[in-house]
Amino acid sequence: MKISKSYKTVILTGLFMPMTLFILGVYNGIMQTIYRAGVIHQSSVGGINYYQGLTMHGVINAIVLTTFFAVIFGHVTVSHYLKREPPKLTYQVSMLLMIIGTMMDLVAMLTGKAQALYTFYAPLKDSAAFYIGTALLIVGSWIAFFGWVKIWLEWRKENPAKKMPLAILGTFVNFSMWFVSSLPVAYETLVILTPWSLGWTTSINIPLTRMLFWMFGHPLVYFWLLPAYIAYYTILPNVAGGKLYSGNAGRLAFLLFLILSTPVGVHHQFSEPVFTQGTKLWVSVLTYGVALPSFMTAFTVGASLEYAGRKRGAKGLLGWMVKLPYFQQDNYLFGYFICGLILFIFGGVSGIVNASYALNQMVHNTGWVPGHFHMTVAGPVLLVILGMSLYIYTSVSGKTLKFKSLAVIVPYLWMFGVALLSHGLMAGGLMGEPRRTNLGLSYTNPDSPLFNKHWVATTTITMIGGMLMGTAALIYFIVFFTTALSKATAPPQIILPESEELHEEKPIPLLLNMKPWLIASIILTMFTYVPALISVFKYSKPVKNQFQTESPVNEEK
Ligand code: HAS
Repeated sequence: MKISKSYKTVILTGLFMPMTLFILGVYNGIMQTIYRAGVIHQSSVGGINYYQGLTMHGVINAIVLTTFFAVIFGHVTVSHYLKREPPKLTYQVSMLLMIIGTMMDLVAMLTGKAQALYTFYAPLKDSAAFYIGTALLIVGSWIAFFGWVKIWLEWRKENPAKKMPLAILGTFVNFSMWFVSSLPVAYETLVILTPWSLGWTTSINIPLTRMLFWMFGHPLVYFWLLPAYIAYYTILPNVAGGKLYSGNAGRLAFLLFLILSTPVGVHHQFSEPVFTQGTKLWVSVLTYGVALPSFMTAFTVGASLEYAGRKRGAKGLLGWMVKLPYFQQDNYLFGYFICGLILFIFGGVSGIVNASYALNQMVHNTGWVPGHFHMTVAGPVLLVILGMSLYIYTSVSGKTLKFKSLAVIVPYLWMFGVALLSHGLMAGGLMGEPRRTNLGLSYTNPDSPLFNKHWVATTTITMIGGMLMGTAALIYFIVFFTTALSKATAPPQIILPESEELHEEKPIPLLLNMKPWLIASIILTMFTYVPALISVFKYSKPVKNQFQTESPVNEEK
């Protein structure tokens, strides 16, 4: 599809700007592994302290890059399938708010005014600029969604007999869930944290801010994941050389995410004393439930890959795995997608470990948790972002991909890096190695009385993994920025590979209508959060807050 100049500018800016910030995100990630391995015994390097760096790493990589990509991928998906652009006002205002919000966050983090990590609940306090900036980033992404709804309604009127394309369903499920779940965090940041940060209020209910954050924080991880799932269902079968095994299974998986993503946030708070055992048991069961759409995805996408491998002449039970197009320069997307899927097998299994209340008590707040989430968010999520950013940038700008042979090896190198990093973190975590701790100041410093020799090997493996990831990222930046700064060679266009479905499946009305699922989602969310809120108000109250970042002790007398 041909594309207007202003739409092209918004799409390219929405890819280029966060990718530039990602350099800072990656740098701070590598620094984390160096601090933890005890290579340096300092609280800061180059004017950036440990927590400032960790905050930048999390906010840039997990909030900024992912939100920008979800919006840009949404623009491209919606325009590709509906063959039209959203209203200019919506995509321009959306991008403007997202950029302003990100800049406010960036300045706050760089000047050390925001170091409360990417999970920015109390008692740690950020500057008001950070809270308002984050709210603007989120509101900007809503406005893009409103534009898509408008063109979808137009398309619907013109094509009453056609099914909603699977990629559009995935995008709308994702942004509906995002809209509903970001209301609590908008309330938290704007109504509770900003006035508190500005000194207008002196007391704060800490468990309430934590609960409101996680009401958003868990759906947030599926907001990262669903663009990758849309790509796995609708693009991967095509680039693998096959067909999608079942479109209805894909629809059901997306709709299950709509109902199950939000009510499970309390599983990040199994150790929170204010919630009752009943709430924790309910949330544990729902968390096993939210793994179901991913198990279904493993089956459907796996079957689609098997079909592709057999079409390429594979024989035997597992021969299809060997026949897939792993290293083809003109089909580089495949490598990014498959490496993400392989990592996600282990990321998913470790998530199911976390979901068990009893096992969670062993791994909570240890290195195990970042081990788990690097195989999810730095696995399928980031690898699809990297691969698709190259794809979208080249087609929308009309530029040719540079250094194709390098682009092909990036995902494999990255995958090995993540595997090592996560292995080190998880093995250390099982031996009690804490997360979010500058271990180099104590536990991995041989001169410290707290030195623990058991964590030397695990943190060293983590650091080697981090270095490999850093090398892969560096190669990627060379490819991305050389391509972005080159001259256009073709007319700009929006185009995505589309996967055909293997079977002509019967339309199932329940899978074509989001309304009942939205209602079920609200009911399930109330089942979790009405009792959770009652507990918060029963067992906690606002306290005067004198916490300092250096100490977890409330100094209020
Ligand atoms: Fe999680 C903590 C439970 C999925 C991210 N998670 C986190 C945190 C993050 C995160 C960032 O129950 C830390 C937050 C913080 O800072 O404190 N998580 C789960 C469960 C799942 C899960 C049950 N998490 C994710 C995804 C994330 C993510 C996805 C990001 C994108 N997680 C938890 C819990 C905690 C938690 C607790 C709290 C821990 C604590 O105590 O703090 C499930 O959704 C996972 C289901 C996934 C699967 C895998 C399916 C496999 C597929 C690949 C198939 C491969 C093929 C290729 C087909 C069942 C689809 C084959 C071809 C070949 C050639 C081999």
